[in-house]
Amino acid sequence: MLKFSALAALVAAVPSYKTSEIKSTERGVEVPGENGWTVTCRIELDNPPAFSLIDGDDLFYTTFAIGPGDAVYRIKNWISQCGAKPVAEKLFTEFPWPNAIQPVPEALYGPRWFSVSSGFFPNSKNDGCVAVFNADTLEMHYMTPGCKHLQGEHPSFFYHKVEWHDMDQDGDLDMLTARCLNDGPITPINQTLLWFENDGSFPSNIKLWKEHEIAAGNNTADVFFDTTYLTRPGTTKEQLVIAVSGFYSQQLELIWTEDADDDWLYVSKHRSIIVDDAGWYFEVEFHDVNGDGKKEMLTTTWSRSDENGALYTYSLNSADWRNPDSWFRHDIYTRFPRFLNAGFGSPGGFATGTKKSGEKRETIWVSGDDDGQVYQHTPLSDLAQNWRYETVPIYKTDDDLGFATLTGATIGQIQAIDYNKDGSTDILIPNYTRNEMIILEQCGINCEI
Ligand SMILES: [Ca+2]
Ligand SMILES: [Ca+2]
Ligand SMILES: [Ca+2]
Ligand SMILES: [Ca+2]
Repeated sequence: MLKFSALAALVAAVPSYKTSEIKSTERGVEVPGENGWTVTCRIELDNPPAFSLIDGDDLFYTTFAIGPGDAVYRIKNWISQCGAKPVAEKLFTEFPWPNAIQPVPEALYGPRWFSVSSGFFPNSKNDGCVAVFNADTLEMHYMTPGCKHLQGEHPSFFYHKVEWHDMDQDGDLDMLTARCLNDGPITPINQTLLWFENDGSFPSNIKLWKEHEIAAGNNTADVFFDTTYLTRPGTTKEQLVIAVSGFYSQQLELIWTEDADDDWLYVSKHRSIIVDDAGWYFEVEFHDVNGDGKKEMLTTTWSRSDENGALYTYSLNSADWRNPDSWFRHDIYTRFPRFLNAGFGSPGGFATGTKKSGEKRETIWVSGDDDGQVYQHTPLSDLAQNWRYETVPIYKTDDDLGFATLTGATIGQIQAIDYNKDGSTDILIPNYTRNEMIILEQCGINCEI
């Protein structure tokens, strides 16, 4: 979740429009499931959850705010806490504005290691970092400068996620990430896609992993990105391809290297194209959206006061993915709501999966971010070439939210899971506004369960 809304009050105070013209709305009522869905589990928290990760029976989540309280938490046996207010273990408080928690490949440090990426633009939160920790021992190591640990002078970059790839082809996994230096929701001061070279041991205060900036032409990496392997045109070799969903740049960019061995040490061989410039890109994922065996780029763009947010899929209609004309955009939904308050936007990230096990084609669920809703986009046909979807809301934090809303309501990073293993997909919702982790289950047309 890219989270501007916590700054809403500050942004509203900027005299770009008169705050007196914004009517403060009464808080509406929650709609705990609709269009075939209902809330069946609610775990009350002391803090607003943003990102989460399920690890066996445990649930990790991050919480952040403008004020104090940033932390990484864990709830053990979390499913058994439905309907309760469990005492969450506070694992780490060192990270300002902690974002994604991700599993670290076992090839790195063995089992049960996770990464946390942190930081965002508010003044006291912008010295972010990436760290890894072991879930059993809670041993923790910083992977980058930042987070105010001792490592000398460095710019205050913030980080949202990492991926692990062997960038220099020496047989070990290196850490790929995007970072951004910024002091507001405006053009960044610096933004970089880069990788840290694995030297065989944990980085330390005096011996960090070597940084390698990726020097592709456009360099619009700021918050989210994703990676996949595509066949090098004219060969049978696969190579790493990075999709960057540029929020500030409003560009969807693809980045690769022309090096025949896919060795990213040679910066002169880095290349990129702009696939599209359809809005403030939020999340992006390489995913086989239509079930034809080929990956598309699934992405969202965040709304602004004069432009709606959108859910797009970009499919490849030629073997040469290096040509922007080879990518064809399918508009899944383009009417995510606008807000007068520039601190609010919609949608956020998404989750994919079949509604029931055995179905042919996947449904897409999208977090409405600051509109407090969860949306469901169901394909109207099993045919892969059909890109028409039906969109309905399946959850609302506040049924009264609208364009002039001053307070907003925020949904974090949702997940499609099957927590009770009954073959029906359930949606895990970190409800930032309600301080709750919520499970939404399918319940048939009438929702009588
Ligand atoms: Ca390597
Ligand atoms: Ca190495
Ligand atoms: Ca596909
Ligand atoms: Ca289920």
